[in-house]
Amino acid sequence: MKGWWGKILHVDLTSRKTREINLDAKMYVEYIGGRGLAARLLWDMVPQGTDPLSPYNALVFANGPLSGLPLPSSGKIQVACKSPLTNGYGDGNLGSMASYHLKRAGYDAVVVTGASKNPVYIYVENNKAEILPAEDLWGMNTYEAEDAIVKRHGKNIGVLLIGPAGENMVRYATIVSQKGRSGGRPGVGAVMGSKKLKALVIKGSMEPPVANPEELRKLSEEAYKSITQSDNYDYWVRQGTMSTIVWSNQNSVLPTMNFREGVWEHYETISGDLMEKLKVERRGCPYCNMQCGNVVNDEIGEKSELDYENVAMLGSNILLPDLKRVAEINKLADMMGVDTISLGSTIGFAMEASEKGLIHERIEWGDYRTIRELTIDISYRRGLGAFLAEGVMRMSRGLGKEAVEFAMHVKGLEISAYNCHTAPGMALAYGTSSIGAHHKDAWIISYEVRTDRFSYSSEKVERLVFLQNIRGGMFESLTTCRLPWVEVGLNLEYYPKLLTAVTGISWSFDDIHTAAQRIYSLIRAFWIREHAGWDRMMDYPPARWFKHPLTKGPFAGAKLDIVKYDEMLSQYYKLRGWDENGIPLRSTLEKLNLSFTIPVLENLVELK
Ligand code: PTT
Ligand code: SF4
Repeated sequence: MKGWWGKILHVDLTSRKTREINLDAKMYVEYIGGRGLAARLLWDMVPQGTDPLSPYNALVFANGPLSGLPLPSSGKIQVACKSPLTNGYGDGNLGSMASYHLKRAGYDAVVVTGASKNPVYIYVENNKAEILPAEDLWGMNTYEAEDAIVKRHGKNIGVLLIGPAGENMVRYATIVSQKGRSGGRPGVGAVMGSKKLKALVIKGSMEPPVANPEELRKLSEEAYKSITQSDNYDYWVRQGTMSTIVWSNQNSVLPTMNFREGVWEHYETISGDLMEKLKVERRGCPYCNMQCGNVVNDEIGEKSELDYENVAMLGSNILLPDLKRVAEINKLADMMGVDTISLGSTIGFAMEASEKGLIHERIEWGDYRTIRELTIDISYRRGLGAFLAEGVMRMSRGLGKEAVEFAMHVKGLEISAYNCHTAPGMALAYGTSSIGAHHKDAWIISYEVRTDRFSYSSEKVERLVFLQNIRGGMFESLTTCRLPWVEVGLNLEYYPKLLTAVTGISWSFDDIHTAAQRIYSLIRAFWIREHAGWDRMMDYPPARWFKHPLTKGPFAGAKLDIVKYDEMLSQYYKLRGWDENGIPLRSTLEKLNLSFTIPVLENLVELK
């Protein structure tokens, strides 16, 4: 078999045993790799009803067939587990040399189960693995710990690690790499912490399994060239995702005051144009020729790498009008290993709860010192920080019905940085994303704003399913960065061609769409298996967008229509082959070779 190693490494931290598991070719063809492979491994290896922070949860680090190979923006790796934030399927994607090294170390994925009594890290090198003590690393932030690991093992390694937030099992702790790449929003870092696993360190030097290296070289050369020749290339490398601040404000979707509004009069204080003036460096992921990691000096003169989501959630959403200060909080979040989106959302929620007198503590909008203190207290679960470390869904439940309406999450995952009062398609994207409210599966908002933005049309729902299958299905499973396609228009046709060159199996878009449909239905089955009493309400965005209209900007007075949202949701279910409650039909499961889920689901819900 080419394209995959055909085996994964399983490390059990309770027994301290490691073993190789061989997987058959069918598994790879059906699930591709990355997210698809992780979803299948979690279904098989995590017992139903497992507490995500218990030793029974599994933590998956997975490459896809294209990850870490010499082709555009391929240096990405998936991290996945049952999420402690949502109790459902959770994953994230980060750019790291770990992807390059795993591709050369002989495994398609590393799966960690059990839990160690004392802090450890796992060291993998060319088909061998060791569990090593990490008492000295425990307690260090991600920058310090990565430096210490590099000192020990040299620079030629890939490191994925957690900071204090992961160690203290903050429900939205992430996994960090290379001082500024962070992934696993739904608390994948907390699961790593629950296993007392500080880091996964990988060194690989074997020849990666590629069916047709000459064809791969030719296609990659063309694709790299096409990226630099794109009209948007220069602007992209100047601003990266930061150009979205101005775009979002212009289009009334910039999250402002805990998603109350879509415009902010101070948006220029956090804009991409300002970032360009402060920029001191550009960084990126391995094999990328359109690097978007914009580094500025923060409030205290240290380097911080900015992206749109970080800046919107820690800027406009909590009314902090100063890019250098936002940059400092962002850098702190990377050092602590905590997700910036959920951080900005939980702080925004606490500010609103304080304003409404629902909590005793006074937390003023935009109060920099308090925001800074809270970021640290959350990471160490100290004082009020311990409450915020639980995420907005759990915080709101204790505060009553009013608070539930402004708790900005779907299925427990805090919403990423797009206000949807005037974007029904994006609201549906959040409602139906595989991990809770994240934009990665379908960024339909740019299409929506360009076309018929207020419509709840069936065309929009079709577009949404297409985007989910490409972004959440194909890119997350290949696993490579999607931005060459999204931002500089790299032709999508390259991907089946690259996949064919690497695996030696002929792939069409139809094959990729079928695999994506399978992955979405399997992930849905996982959610249903882990949530008793599943119904369509799980796919609703927060009440705020239906009940509390915008009060500012060109669309003041606008809000979502719940009846029309419901119609879109029903159509979405039909396109996926799911019933009126969002449960896959028996015939869908059979058609997609997911019959193994039927006996489990039959015991929980009525399968139609
Ligand atoms: C991603 C989410 C995003 S999406 C951002 S900014 W974005 C936030 N980044 C954080 C950060 O930084 N530090 C931190 N402590 N928390 C953070 N939380 C937020 O996490 C990222 C880029 C970006 S920047 C985006 S859109 C694209 N995302 C991709 C994706 O999801 N899949 C894919 N195949 N390609 C992608 N390319 C782009 O990657 P999560 P990264 Mg990220 C510092 O992890 O959990 O998926 O959440 O990985 O290497 O930092 O690259 O405007
Ligand atoms: Fe990484 Fe940005 Fe390049 Fe994507 S475009 S691979 S996120 S540097």
